[in-house]
Formats: sequence, structure tokens, C-alpha cells
Amino acid sequence: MESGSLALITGATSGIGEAIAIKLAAAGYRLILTGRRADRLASLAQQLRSNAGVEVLELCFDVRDREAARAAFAHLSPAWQQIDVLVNNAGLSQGYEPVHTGDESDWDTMLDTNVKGLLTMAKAVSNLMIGNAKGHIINVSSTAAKDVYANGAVYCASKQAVDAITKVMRLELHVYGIKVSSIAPGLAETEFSEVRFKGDKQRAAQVYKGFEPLQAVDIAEAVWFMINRPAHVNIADLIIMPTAQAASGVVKKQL
Ligand code: NDP
Ligand code: 8X3
Repeated sequence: MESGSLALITGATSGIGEAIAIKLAAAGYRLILTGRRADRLASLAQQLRSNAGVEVLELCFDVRDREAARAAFAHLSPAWQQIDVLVNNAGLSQGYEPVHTGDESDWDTMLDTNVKGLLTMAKAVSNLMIGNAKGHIINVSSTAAKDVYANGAVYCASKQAVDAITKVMRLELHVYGIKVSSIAPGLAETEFSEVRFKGDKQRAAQVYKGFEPLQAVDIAEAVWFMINRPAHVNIADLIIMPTAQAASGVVKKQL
């Protein structure tokens, strides 16, 4: 991809999405950034316009709200419809319980966001990419798609669904010259655990104690590598873990 290319990053208000936005802006990408927290979107967009001198369009909506997503795309001017890269990153884990005591509304939130929200965005952008006869969709999966762990049934299921959707979309879109990939991070220190533990910062901090976790920038660099392969090369899937992690839920800690 060239400088001046356009990327849409969902969930850019923190963590991995924000780091990808910073990385791509530094390389001269125009950006469409999404998320629910308007104040954070506005301040990131302003920072990128000032520091990197790139054009940034903020689209503030919940990916679970199909009407809001449709309206956002309906108002895109032609210049903002030429999307080269979609990083389908918005997602979350909510709750950490076995199935037998799990909270059904947490299950709905995870499946509606990580699976149905990702599909909504993938559908909207892939139609634009088909019209443009090019593009690259990167779905953010997880090591939770490769293994399972206790108390993570619905999150793991949602990310295994992301892997399945990625493989199916590749079958459907390769004929249009569109790349479809997934990236599966292991433990990365973001707001992820704070969201999982519903605002309990102390409990969240424990997750990343006793070893060196990934940082969001590590994932951003990997995404950068994926989108910068030659036109004939598609990295179909990329698993990236901290050195101290061997599999989902298997971490060597020194406490
Ligand atoms: P963060 O909590 O830091 O960021 C999550 C992002 O997703 C935020 O920008 C949030 O924005 C957005 N988001 C969540 N729900 C919605 C929604 N309904 N509509 C729109 N945006 C939403 O976590 P990470 O950066 O770590 O997570 C990013 C992705 O990486 C997720 O898909 C996660 O599952 C995945 N992942 C994370 C790993 C980790 O260890 N951190 C490992 C593997 C995968 P806002 O709240 O403003 O809407
Ligand atoms: C997030 C990583 O191991 O907490 O996808 O599920 S984990």
C-alpha cells in the first residue's frame, strides 16, 4: 500500500486500534476511525492531524447498532469510500465466569460486538472494496480462537467465529483481488482486562504482572507488516504471543 492510502480502523479509541491508527498515520495513511467514545475519537483524530498531517474522519457509533453503521456509510463522500484497508478490531470480553454461572447479557454483548458487529463492518466495507476491485480486510482474532480456557467460553467462541468468518470471506473475496486475513494476539496490556473485569483496575493489573506482556504497538507493527506485503502475498493468519506465553491461558509468571 502507498502513502495516501485509506484505512478504516474500528475500536480506535484505545489499545490495539489506537496503536494501529498512530502507526498508519505516521506512514501517511488517511484514516477513518470508529468507536463509541466521541471525546477520545476527537482527541486522537486531532493529535494525528497535527502530528502526522493526515486527514482523519471520525465515525462515532456502536458496531452493534446496524442502523447507525448504515447511516455512517451512507454519508461517506466518494473520496472516503476508497478504503484500502479495514482493520476490524472493535471487540471485548465481558465477565469471567463458567457457563453455569455466566451472565447472559455479557454473552449477548460479546457475541453482538465481536461477531455480529464485525460482520456488519465487513459487509459494508467489502462491498466498497468489490466496487474498487482491491482491498485488504484484517480481522482481529485472538489466541482464544486457537485454544480455549475455563471462564472464557463465550469470548473464545466469539473469536473462533472470527476465524471462521475470515476463512469464509477469503473464499468469497479472493476472486475480486481482495485480501482477507486475521491476526491473533496473545496477552496484550490494554484496557481489555479492565473491560473484562468491569472496571476493576486492580484485578486487571494482576493479569499482566510477573511477565512481560505484549504492548499494543507490537500488534500495530505486525499489522503494518501484513499490509505491506507485495500485492501477490496475503498473510492469511498471524499468531503473536509474549515470549512468556505458550498458549491461551499458559503463561510463565515470576511473582
Ligand atoms: P481495548 O479495550 O483497549 O480496546 C477495545 C476497543 O474496541 C475500544 O476502542 C472500544 O471503543 C472498541 N469497542 C468495544 N466495543 C465496541 C462497540 N460495541 N462498538 C464500537 N467499538 C467498540 O482492548 P484491545 O485493544 O486489547 O482490544 C482490541 C481487539 O483485540 C479486541 O477485538 C480484542 O478482543 C482483541 N484482542 C485483545 C487482546 C489483549 O490481550 N488485549 C488479545 C487478543 C485479541 P469504545 O469503548 O470507545 O467503543
Ligand atoms: C485476549 C487474550 O487470553 O485474555 O484475546 O483471551 S485472552
